[in-house]
Amino acid sequence: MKLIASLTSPYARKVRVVLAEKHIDCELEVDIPWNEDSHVPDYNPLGKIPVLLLDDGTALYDSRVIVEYLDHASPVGRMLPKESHSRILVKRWEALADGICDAAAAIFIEKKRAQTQQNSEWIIRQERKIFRGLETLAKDLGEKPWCMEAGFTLADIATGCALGYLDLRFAEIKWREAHPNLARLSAKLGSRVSFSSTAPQT
Ligand SMILES: N[C@@H](CCC(=O)N[C@@H](CS)C(=O)NCC(=O)O)C(=O)O
Repeated sequence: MKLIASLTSPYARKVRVVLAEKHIDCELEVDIPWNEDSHVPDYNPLGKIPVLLLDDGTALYDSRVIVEYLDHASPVGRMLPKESHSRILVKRWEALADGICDAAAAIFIEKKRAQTQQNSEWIIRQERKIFRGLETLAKDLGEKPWCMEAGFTLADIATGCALGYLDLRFAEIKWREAHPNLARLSAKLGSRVSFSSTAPQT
């Protein structure tokens, strides 16, 4: 099994954290999808990472499909609850956390364009998604130790990866001050080897 990923992608980090939490050995191939010589489109027609290459040659994407596959592949440390209502709630956390990353990545890419070509209204629209998303994450977390009552799940992993991505690309967003409960969650996640060993590298 081989994971094709970059070392900054929050979606790939989510997969890498799940691999570490579940003690699944997996080769890592670093491939930057923005590079001209990237092989990512050979495996994923959308040209996006992460891609998980299975031993039989099947290419799995995107990150939500991959983490679900991995959760089934090993019973160690279940990341998705079996019970359907809890499972859907975890997947909603993941959708929101990934959506914050989508908006942040979109701004990051837009800001790479020449300033005269940047669409400020569109950037503001993406920023609003981030701020509303953070508010909802914080409201849903409340004073619980983990996102879900039952304990550590994929919801915490997805949230931690999204917050880590904001730190990487938008250090000016002071989410820790606005949402101390998310700061507590992030610090707790950062003390896990799965998170410290996958911290974004530029
Ligand atoms: N929904 C996808 C998002 C993946 C994604 O957008 N990855 C970015 C890297 S962080 C990418 O490969 N972008 C290249 C492109 O959009 O062409 C997932 O969860 O895997």
